[in-house]
Amino acid sequence: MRNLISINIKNLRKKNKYTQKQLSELLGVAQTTIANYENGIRIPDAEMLQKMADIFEISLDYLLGREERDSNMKGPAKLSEVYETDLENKENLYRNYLTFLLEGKSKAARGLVIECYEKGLPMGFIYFDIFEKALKEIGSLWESGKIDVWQEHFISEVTLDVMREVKAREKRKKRKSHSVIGVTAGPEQHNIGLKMVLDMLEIEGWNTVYLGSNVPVQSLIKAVDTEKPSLVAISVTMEYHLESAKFLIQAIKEEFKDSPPKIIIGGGAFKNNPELWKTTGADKFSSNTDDMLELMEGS
Ligand code: B12
Repeated sequence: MRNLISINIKNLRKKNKYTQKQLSELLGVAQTTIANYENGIRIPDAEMLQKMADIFEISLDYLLGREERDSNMKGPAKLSEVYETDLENKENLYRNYLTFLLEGKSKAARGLVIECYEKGLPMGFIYFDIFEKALKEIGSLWESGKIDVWQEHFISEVTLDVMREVKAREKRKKRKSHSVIGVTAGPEQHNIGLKMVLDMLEIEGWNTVYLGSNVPVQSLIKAVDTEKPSLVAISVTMEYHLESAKFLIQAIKEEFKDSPPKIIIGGGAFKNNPELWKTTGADKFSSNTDDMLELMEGS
C-alpha cells in the first residue's frame, strides 16, 4: 500500500517537473528505484531521503509527512498542493485517504476529501468510491489482524465527520414529496452505509429522518406516527441482527395496519444470500440509493 512518503515523492517530483528518469539520474539510482519508491514497494534510506529533500528544497520532516508546511517555505505551502496530482488517479484516492487515517492524520484525510470535492468530484464518488472502499479495506485489514478495533472506530468517526462536511456543502435538489425514516436493526452498530444512502436521498430532495442505531421499537413507532414517511429503511449487516429487523417490521405492520409505510431493507447481511431478505417481512430489498429512487419513481 502506498504510504505518505511515496505520495510525497511522486507529488514533489511532478511539482518540480522531473521525470522519473531525470530524478533517478540526480540521485544516482535506476529509474525503477524511483518507481518503487512512488508505489510504496521500497522505502528510501536516510541518505536517499536527505538527497531528495535537498533536490526538492524542502525539510526532511515535510518529506516524511510529519509536517504539513515546509519550514524553509520553498516547497508546497499547503497540503492541497500535494493533493493536486491525486485527481489524476481517482481510483487511488481511497488508498490515500486510508493511508492518512492509518497514520492517524485525520486533518490530512479530511483535507484530501474536501480538496477533491472543491475540485469537482461528485458527492456520490466521494461517498462510494472513497469512503465505502476505504471502509471495506479496513474490514479486510481487521480480519487479517493487521489493525485493531479502535482503528475501525477512529476511521468510522472521522469518516462520519467528513461526510457531514461534504453534505453541508452540497446543493439540494428541489424538494420532493418522498420521505424516509432510516434505522438500523436494533443494536446493529454498522450505520454508515444507511447514512450514506439517506444523505444521497436528502440531496435528491427527499425529506429524510436518520435515526441511527439502538432505537427502541416503541420510539420508532412514534417516529413513524409523527413523520408519516412514505418509506422506512432498515439496515442489517450482522446476520444475528435479522431477528431485530423482523421484530421492527412486524411492529410497524401491526401498528399501521390500514396504511403502512413501505418497508425497505438493505445492508451487508444480504450480500451472500439474495433471498434472505424475504424472511424479514420487508416489502423490498434494495442495495443502493439508485434502487430506492427507482422504487419511488415507480410508485
Ligand atoms: C466500520 C465497521 C465497524 C464499525 C461500525 C461504525 C459505524 N458507525 O457504522 C464498528 C467498529 C462499530 C464495527 C463493529 C463490529 N464489526 Co464491523 N465493520 C466495519 C467495516 C470496516 C466497515 C462497515 C462500513 O461502514 N462499510 C461501508 C458501507 C458504506 O458499506 P455497507 O454497510 O455495506 O453499506 C452499503 C450497502 O450495503 C448499502 N446499504 C446498507 N444498508 C442499507 C439499507 C438500505 C435500506 C439500503 C437501500 C441500502 C443499504 O448502502 C451502502 C452504500 O453502498 C466492515 C467491513 C466491510 N466489509 O464492510 C466491518 C464488518 C462489517 N464488521 C464486522 C464485525 C465482525 C464487527 C464486530 C462483530 C467486531 C468488530 N470488528 O468490532 C462488531 C459488531 C458490532 C455490532 N454489534 O453491530 C465484520 C462482519 C462479518 C460478518 N458479516 O459476519 C466486517 C465485514 C469486517 C470483516 N471483514 O470481518 N464495525
